[in-house]
Amino acid sequence: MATITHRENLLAVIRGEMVDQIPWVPRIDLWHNAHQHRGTLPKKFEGMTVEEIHRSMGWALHKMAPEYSRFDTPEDNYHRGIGLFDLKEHPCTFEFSSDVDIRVSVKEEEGAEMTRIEYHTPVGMVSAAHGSTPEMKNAGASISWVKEHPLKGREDYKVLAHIFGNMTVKPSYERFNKFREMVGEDGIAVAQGLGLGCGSPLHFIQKSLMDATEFYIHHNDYPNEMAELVEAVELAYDQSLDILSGAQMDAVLWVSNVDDMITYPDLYKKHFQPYIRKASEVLKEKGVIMVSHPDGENQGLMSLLTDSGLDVADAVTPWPMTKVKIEDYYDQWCRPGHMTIHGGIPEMLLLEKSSTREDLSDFMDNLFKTISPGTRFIASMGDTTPPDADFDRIMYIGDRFEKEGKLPLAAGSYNPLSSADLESARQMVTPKSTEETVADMNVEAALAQITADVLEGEEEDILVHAQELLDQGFSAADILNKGMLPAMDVIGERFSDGTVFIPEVLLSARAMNDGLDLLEPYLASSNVKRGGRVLLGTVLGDLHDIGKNMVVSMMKGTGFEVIDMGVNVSTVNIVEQVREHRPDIVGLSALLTTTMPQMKEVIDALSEAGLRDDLKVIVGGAPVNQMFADHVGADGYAHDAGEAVVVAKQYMEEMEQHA
Ligand code: B12
Repeated sequence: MATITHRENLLAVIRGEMVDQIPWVPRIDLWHNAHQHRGTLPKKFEGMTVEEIHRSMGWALHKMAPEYSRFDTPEDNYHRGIGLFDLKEHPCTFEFSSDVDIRVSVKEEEGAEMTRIEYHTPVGMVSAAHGSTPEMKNAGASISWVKEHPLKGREDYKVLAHIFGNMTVKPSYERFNKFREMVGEDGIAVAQGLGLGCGSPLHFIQKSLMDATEFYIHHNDYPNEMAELVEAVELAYDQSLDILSGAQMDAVLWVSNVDDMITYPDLYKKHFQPYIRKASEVLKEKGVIMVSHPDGENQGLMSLLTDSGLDVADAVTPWPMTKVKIEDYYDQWCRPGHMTIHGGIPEMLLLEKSSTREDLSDFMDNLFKTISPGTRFIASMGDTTPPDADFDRIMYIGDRFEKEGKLPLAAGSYNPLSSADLESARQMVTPKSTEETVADMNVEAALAQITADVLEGEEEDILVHAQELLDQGFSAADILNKGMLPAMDVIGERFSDGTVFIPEVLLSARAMNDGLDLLEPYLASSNVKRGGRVLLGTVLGDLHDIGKNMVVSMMKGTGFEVIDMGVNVSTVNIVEQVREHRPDIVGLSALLTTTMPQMKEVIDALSEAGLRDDLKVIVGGAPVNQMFADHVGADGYAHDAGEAVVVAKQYMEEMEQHA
């Protein structure tokens, strides 16, 4: 009797067919990279590649996402700084127009090997830099870090538009076919279009060309420049679509790292979905499966993703790592036949420090109970296996799928998300202000107008209105305390409850900062105290900075003096900066379970240096919680930027009382 291959089996699951059992396809690349680098691979896997390990274990190959750090020659990775890769998973390659003069240098900078690249064009020059630090290698990171983005200011738009608008995208079918052959029948060789798995030209700009936080400000401030660049990138995207539709492939990864905070629903709907749908129409006509990689929070994106012509959601990471439960994902995506989940096991359940064996077994019990009949489900880790994962747990999960994953699974109970919950995450409720002047208003109305200016992020109006009030003899302290600060409290609450998203917070914080600059001389002369001094940074080995930047903005916006140490900050560096700046509060951010222990190291080092007693330490980041904060000896924890301000203010009050 002919046996069905892994590839045929996975394709059948994606078509929604009732196969024998739920396939278990773990992703171990990060874990493998780290252990290979450290020389700590388990004995039985020593000297083996990821593919060899999968094949020896009888697992299908996990080839959903490209391997960004496995290129044939260093040149294939040169243009990473402008979001372009030349990898085996790419059926297209690219060539710049002859008037673009490219200058590359590779050198060691602060222990990291950095590639600096300049693009000289007839309309100007842009530069970018990327590389890998030793800590990143040790943690197994599979993609290099962009230290300097090419799109820094308004003047860079036309240069990048020139580069992308005149670029030629060409087929590289031979290289891709070799990759397909390597995967063979052992899995699905998922192809990739241009760049980093971006769904649309605007997604490409957000994810590849600029600082993630700056994006929201530019998107608001420079709509025309942004539109011009979108048009240029779209020309390259259209060429790549043409080429992809001529390739021999089963599936393409079209949109990755969506998250309802960063790629919030309104942004996704207006600027991502139309192009994703277009790509889906073109490629589905050729029988290509559309794969997405929504590895973050998806509550607000659930129906938008199903409505985008996507077939597979890879790296789905449910509760307890994110808000949405596995049964809710299954109910909304798989049961009605919209999409196949590839993922579903939150990787924190693989870590002894984050969860018990019992937590994992409870999760598995619930999974089998609630995802009946179990079709359209390919089990894997949410994203990937962390280096410190307990390998026995991976074996345990595989064992349970083998024994209990026979299809159809018996019907169980499930508890779908209410439509009201979803709607509230989608709403953008900030009201629009009028263009009235405050000169003729009564006190309450005038201060309410100031509050509205901050809430709406009206940086120009706040300056006009605050100046009018100062001219009328209002005290700067009242404008600040009764007009501006209440707005930051409101925006913090709205962000916490999911009714506003990152751009609103950043724009409000900017209006607040501008207003504060205006009031500063008056506040100084009236002896009104500003908040304390806060030193904030993301710990060593961790490059996630969006959340940390939001805390920076909110803290600045509420009157704290903030020194931003950036990302990947070593313990030694933090101690030095504490010595130099003498902050009241040190804030540490970590998004990776592997970098969380750095927080303890920093706190211990501050104690050893005799600096700990003079300040408070607060910690945060998605995997951090109060229990962890207590465990590492932090003074406090905040689960979002709004709460961070509340906690910081509390500490300042306490410290003042004790002074
Ligand atoms: C965007 C993203 C990326 C981007 C980062 C872009 C950037 N400039 O930051 C990119 C694509 C580069 C990336 C890379 C990687 N990522 Co990533 N990433 C994410 C994602 C999808 C969203 C993170 C985010 O910005 N959220 C939005 C912000 C607003 O939320 P936040 O960071 O939680 O911050 C809020 C609070 O936590 C709090 N807060 C944050 N900091 C602080 C600090 C203080 C003092 C306080 C009080 C509060 C506070 O306030 C913030 C605002 O409210 C998460 C998924 C997730 N669920 O978190 C994965 C995730 C964090 N990434 C993950 C992984 C594995 C990686 C990689 C290792 C992937 C790889 N194969 O190489 C690399 C790591 C590189 C490195 N060495 O750091 C995993 C981590 C798993 C784990 N437990 O360790 C996650 C959870 C994805 C997953 N489902 O598994 N990632």
